[in-house]
Amino acid sequence: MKKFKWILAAIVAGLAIYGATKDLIKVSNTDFKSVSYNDWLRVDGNKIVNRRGEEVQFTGISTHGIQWFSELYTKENIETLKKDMGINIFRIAMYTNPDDNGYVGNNNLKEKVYELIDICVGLDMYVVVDWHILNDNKPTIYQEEARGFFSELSAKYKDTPNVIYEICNEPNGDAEWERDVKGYAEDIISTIRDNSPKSLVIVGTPRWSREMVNVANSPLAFENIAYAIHFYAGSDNITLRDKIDNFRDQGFAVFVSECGTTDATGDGEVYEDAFKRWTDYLADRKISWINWSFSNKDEGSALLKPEYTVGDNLMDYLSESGQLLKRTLKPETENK
Ligand code: IDC
Repeated sequence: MKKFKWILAAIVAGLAIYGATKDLIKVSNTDFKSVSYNDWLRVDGNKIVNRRGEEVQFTGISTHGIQWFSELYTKENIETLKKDMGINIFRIAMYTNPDDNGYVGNNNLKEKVYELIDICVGLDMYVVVDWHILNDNKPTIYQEEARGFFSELSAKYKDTPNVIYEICNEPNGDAEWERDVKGYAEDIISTIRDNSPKSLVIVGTPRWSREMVNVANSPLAFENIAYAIHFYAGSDNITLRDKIDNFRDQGFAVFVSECGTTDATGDGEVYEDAFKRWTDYLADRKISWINWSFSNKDEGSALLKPEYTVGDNLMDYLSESGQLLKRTLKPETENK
């Protein structure tokens, strides 16, 4: 009988050790930036955390306007960006303005949005859907259209933790937080949350998503909200970083859903040192960021050289900005 107990104890211990190491092996094979590891993201104070409560940072790239560069945005290309470039989040910039052939008056753009979401889901990646207001400077201008779009989107993807909602890219011009953005945000967030209660929502802020003081004075009363702050390395510096620190110290979460290696025109020189100061700063604070943009347009911020044509390997056509992005996202392959 005694012997039997010992054998039993040995079996139990053996199983426990096997279980523990199996778990370790499993974790060591895990892609810590994947959706299957992180699941629904949550805002906890000024941090963004995964389902385990671990603080997370994601880094990736944004499309240019999908109405202009749609043919570039294929499964093969997005997969290459994940594997060879090191992105773990993808942003779909859907312009809204009819003058830009945006969603208002061109509703079939949503089919491209769904196609790209499904590609990102297949790649186990996060995907930000950006309602890209720009010359239509106040989100209230097309609020009804936004409500319709986000209602359909959030119903379709209500159980999909990959999808992150960015509800107004950059309010600008004379757009004011309380008067022109806050009420819009309340309306659209409620619409989304009616369908998808656990979703993460990014809210653009006035002055091209650089305004924080007025937001802090009158914040949104919803859970799981991050505020969009955008920077361009040649235009924004320590002054904006100090404002972000101050804003975060008051308990608000920030998501850099768009940033550029150039100045705010999106063209001209690539500011390598200034960009590095930004990405180091963001890494220290685990603030997620997404680069503008995945295109072959002849402009400084484009990922690719203009000579790229669909079917070519992206990695052979990286522009100066594209090379800087690769060094930043995948430094270990720098000299290979
Ligand atoms: C720029 C594009 C450029 C295009 C212009 C107007 O790079 O090719 O002609 O938009 O559509 C933003 C905007 C983003 C801008 C980018 C660079 O969100 O749409 O893209 N930028 O100017 N905010 C700050 C800079």
